[in-house]
Amino acid sequence: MKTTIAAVRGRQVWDSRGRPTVEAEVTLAGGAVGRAIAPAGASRGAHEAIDLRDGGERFGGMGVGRATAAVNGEIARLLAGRDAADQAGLDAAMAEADGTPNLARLGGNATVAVSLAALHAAAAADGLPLWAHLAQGRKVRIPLPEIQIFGGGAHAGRRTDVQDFMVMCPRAATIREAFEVTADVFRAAGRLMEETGRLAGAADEGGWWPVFDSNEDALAALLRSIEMSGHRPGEDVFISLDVAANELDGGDGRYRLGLDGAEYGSEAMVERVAGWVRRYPILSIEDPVSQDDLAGFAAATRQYGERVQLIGDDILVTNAERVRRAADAGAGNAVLVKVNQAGTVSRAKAALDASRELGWAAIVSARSGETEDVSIAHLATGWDAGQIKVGSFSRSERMAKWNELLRIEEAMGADAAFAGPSAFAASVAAGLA
Ligand code: 2PG
Ligand code: MG
Repeated sequence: MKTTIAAVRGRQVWDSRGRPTVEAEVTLAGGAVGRAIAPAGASRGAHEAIDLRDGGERFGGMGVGRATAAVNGEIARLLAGRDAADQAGLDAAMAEADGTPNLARLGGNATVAVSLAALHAAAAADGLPLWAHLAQGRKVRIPLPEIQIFGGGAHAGRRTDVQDFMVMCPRAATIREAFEVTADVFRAAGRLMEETGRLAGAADEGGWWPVFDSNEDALAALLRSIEMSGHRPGEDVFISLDVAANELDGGDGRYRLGLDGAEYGSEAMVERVAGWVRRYPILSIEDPVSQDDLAGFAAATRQYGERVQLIGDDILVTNAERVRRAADAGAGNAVLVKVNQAGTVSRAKAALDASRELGWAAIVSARSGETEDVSIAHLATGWDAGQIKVGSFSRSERMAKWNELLRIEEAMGADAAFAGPSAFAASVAAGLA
């Protein structure tokens, strides 16, 4: 069979933070080859698949020698002779061989690279671009992007407590237009930083380094940047925040906002974010509370989930079971889908399918540690997820994904439909109508 796996190879390559990461290459009997690189998070949830690192002195403990060896040894032997077109079978075999619930033994970074490489190989054997291989002839939408302007939190030395200050252009006609508007805002934000003597470089995902006196100061600067760009805040351009509140919770259920000199319990934290929602054109909020604060997430959803997208990242960790549990608790209306958080393509897809059954939105997301790998542009499109998050509008590990989406849009030709407001859960979409 031409999709029979002939060889699996792993190698160490380097990510956007200059840290080692795992690349996998899957070669099929018919000659098709697929390749993928594992990304890496900095603000990680405790319930994610394990990113296996060597520890010790070398590379600051970030070596991937064990994970790469797992690809070249155990995983290569396990998958040789299997059908790359049977993604579920491959992923289940790796999970079973691993034997832990979070892929701690082989490494989620090893399994995700192999899982994605096998998917690429199957698409290549099909003679199709990955997005089309996944779409299987169904009509799929070009995803709506959320794009970072200021990067804070764990990605910028905790200069702000809120991690991602992003923009969304749901009313753009095409992704091309959304990028053009975003480029204007990004440039205006740079100018504003320069004019106010705050220009201090770029954060991990390419956003402007946040030199602000308070978290709200950053929000005000983002609003000002949108105005300066000549586009209309709350009309053409909306704000999206990833609070990444997991990083603010010391483990005692108390949220510490260092920049604001404030400390809150869950209720007060939800109220703090509610204040921002009242004062700024905010359309989407990710992780307003920490990974086990389901009650807080539900309270946020009751207070502003009708009109605002509420995304679970660290709290849901791309896990279908956790998505259903959150929905049962009335917590959230959107899931962030990070393939490496799940550890395999199949598990990530299951989380996306669960969200779809619930009428939730889904955002396929990159990690703060990225590479030239553009798989997520294809997953977000081919799975018809509706939304994508890649980081900022600078640095090539980010731009590679945006540019790939432009190529996909062009390849779709007249069939290219931009998700726009349809990317959101129904009540949020209705607010944009
Ligand atoms: C997030 C991601 C991307 P990290 O929190 O959503 O911004 O960050 O990859 O560090 O978890
Ligand atoms: Mg997040």
